[in-house]
Amino acid sequence: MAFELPSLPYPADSLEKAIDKLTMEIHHGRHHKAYVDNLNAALADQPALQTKTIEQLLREIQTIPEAIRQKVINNGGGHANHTLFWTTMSPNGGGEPTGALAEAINSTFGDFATLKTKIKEAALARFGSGWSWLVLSNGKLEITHTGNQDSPIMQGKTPLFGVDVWEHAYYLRYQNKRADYVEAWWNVVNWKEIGTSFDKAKS
Ligand code: MN3
Repeated sequence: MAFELPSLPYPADSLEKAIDKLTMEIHHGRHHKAYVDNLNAALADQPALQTKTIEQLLREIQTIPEAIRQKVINNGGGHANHTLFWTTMSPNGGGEPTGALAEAINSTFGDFATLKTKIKEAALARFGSGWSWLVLSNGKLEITHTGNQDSPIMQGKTPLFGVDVWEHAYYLRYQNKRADYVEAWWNVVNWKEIGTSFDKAKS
């Protein structure tokens, strides 16, 4: 099949500073797997689309046949969003951004603390399921939020990281306390990976 579930880049129990093992297992092994399976099913009769990357499919979403477009938005978005989510967390994460990304954060938002506040505000402003994002939009850092599995790539933006605020991402440990989950998420954020993708996107 065209798309495959990527392996978690660390053991499921290694992000306990923010997310419990069972949540990680269900989130990756069932939720993300379902997006991949459903995306492949939607593209089963579309050999030309199967050769594209997930980023291409989302960037060109308006060219996808209308009969399957919403399935690609939901499941292709789900696949892209979660693939990014796993790599932007690390058992050795936390701390503060460095290098060019840190400079851009300071010049755009004032300081790192303000970035964190704005990501939390976006997370809490999202009613129901969705994502709070740091993206590059026309080369500039921007904080935004999207509903369901809508990807910022569909809006021509480059997501640097997103905090998944679907209840499946946090409910077992945090129940309705989304703000506590977002606060804890900074303990596992992988600034090294995010800084590298920022440098690549800017070059
Ligand atoms: Mn999720």
